Amino acid sequence: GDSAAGSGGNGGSDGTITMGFAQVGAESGWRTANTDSIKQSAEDAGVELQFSDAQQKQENQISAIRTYIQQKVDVIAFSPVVETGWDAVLQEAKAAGIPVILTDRAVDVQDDSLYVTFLGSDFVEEGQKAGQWLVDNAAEADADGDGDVNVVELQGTTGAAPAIDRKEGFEEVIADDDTISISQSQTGDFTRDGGKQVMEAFLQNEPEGIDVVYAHNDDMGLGAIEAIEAAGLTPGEDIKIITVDAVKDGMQALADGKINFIVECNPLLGPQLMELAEKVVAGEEVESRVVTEETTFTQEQAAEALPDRQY
Ligand code: GYE
Repeated sequence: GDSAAGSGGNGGSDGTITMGFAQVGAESGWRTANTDSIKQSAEDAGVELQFSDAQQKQENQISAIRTYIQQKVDVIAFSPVVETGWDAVLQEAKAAGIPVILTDRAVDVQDDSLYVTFLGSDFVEEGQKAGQWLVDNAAEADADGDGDVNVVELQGTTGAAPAIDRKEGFEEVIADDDTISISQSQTGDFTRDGGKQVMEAFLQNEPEGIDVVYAHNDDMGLGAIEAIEAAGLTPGEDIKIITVDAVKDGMQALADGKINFIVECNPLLGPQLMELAEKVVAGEEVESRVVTEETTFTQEQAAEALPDRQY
């Protein structure tokens, strides 16, 4: 092959690019939409896709990437389940001359030349938007009117970029308002079941006085709704709920009044990923960071957006 990276891949020789994609898992509605987008855009772009699902385990992703290196794919793309622990395998890819594109989640590595570019959201900004809504609606969020806005937090997968950054952005903004504080914070692993179980425990620890749930994704928020209803409380009223993603089920719950605010995180990264891959394999320069554009939704906005929502 004559790919820019000088690998044994065939990108450029017969025009077909082979991409190895190591996906996080199938933990959420966001992830399903992301996987569909990647598969569909690979097909549309004529990219031959090798796809693996790591079931939220880093060791599975590492071995998938090693397989792609052995297969001499033209480009490796992956969404790292956690931020750290990638140096060795990325050095192996580099030594094999295979370019790496990060999608969705970032890595924390010493050497930034271990990947070509990172395509995905700004998760700190998402956390800030969630925090800003709460600061702006603090009086209303204090459902029991005791003057304290008591927040419980459902964190994403421990060590994952969106969990770390969404927590950081949110905390930074609510720090400006000393009526708001987080009383309990735990991981629900970005799953509906995880969100439900952790919320049950939160409610047991504090049967009264929880004003707000901040969930790092819709699925955990939807799980929390089940726990809140099972405890005889009304989600969206007795306890306000803020989530991130804006997948269909989340938007429906928002329009139904069970969630109060959603920060959008766009999973449709496939088309941009294929475009970047084609450029990278052709040896063209690409930006080292490509940030996706996103908005936020109130209950009224969700009701309006729902009919046209694709995922
Ligand atoms: O918000 C969550 C998923 O990495 C942005 O992972 C992604 C997150 C998304 O499980 O639903």
